[in-house]
Amino acid sequence: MTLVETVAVAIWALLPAYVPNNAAVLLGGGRPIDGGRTLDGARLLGDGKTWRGAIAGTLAGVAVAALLNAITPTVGTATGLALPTFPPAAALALPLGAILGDIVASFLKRRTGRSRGAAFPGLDQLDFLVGALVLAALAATAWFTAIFSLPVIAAALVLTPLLHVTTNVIAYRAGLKSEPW
Ligand code: CTP
Ligand code: MG
Ligand code: K
Repeated sequence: MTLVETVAVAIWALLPAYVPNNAAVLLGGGRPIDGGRTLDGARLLGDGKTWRGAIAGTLAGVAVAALLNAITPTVGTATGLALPTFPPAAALALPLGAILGDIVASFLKRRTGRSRGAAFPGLDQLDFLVGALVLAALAATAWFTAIFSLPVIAAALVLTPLLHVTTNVIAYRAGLKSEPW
């Protein structure tokens, strides 16, 4: 695979994992997942992780996977790129894993004394990627190993933080997010 193909496959295969957390910012709110519970004096997850955000975010990612499945033949032919499609297990595992990764990160932030919205550089940019990759590897193993070669994973690890920082600065400037991370 050329570098362009590697980057294109990485971004295409991860779009269903990139959308959920942004959709949660737009659509989230309401009852927190932890129900207000605390552990050692700090919230288990905090008010930033809500049921509505988690469910709407996951569904948005599944919808993106379905959309990509529908347009893959057209885009593949037009660009000459061998772009992946998403079997149902991958279409669910990528968004759900992204949402769960973000939730695990909030759990770790609360355990390390960081309040809601505090930055945790590194974790903030990669939590959802690691969550999506791990769940996809577990739930759609054959698909995962066929698509995510080592170069594709390397491209994902480099590109995802860049895309994440850019998206969040835009969302912050647009008044959609309270912090630019
Ligand atoms: N959000 C949500 N449900 C989720 C994830 C996000 O409702 N599962 C919404 C919340 O309104 C949240 C906002 O999206 O405040 C921004 O998400 P994020 O930056 O992940 O949460 P933070 O508020 O920064 O909280 P934390 O410190 O726990 O990451
Ligand atoms: Mg935040
Ligand atoms: K986050």
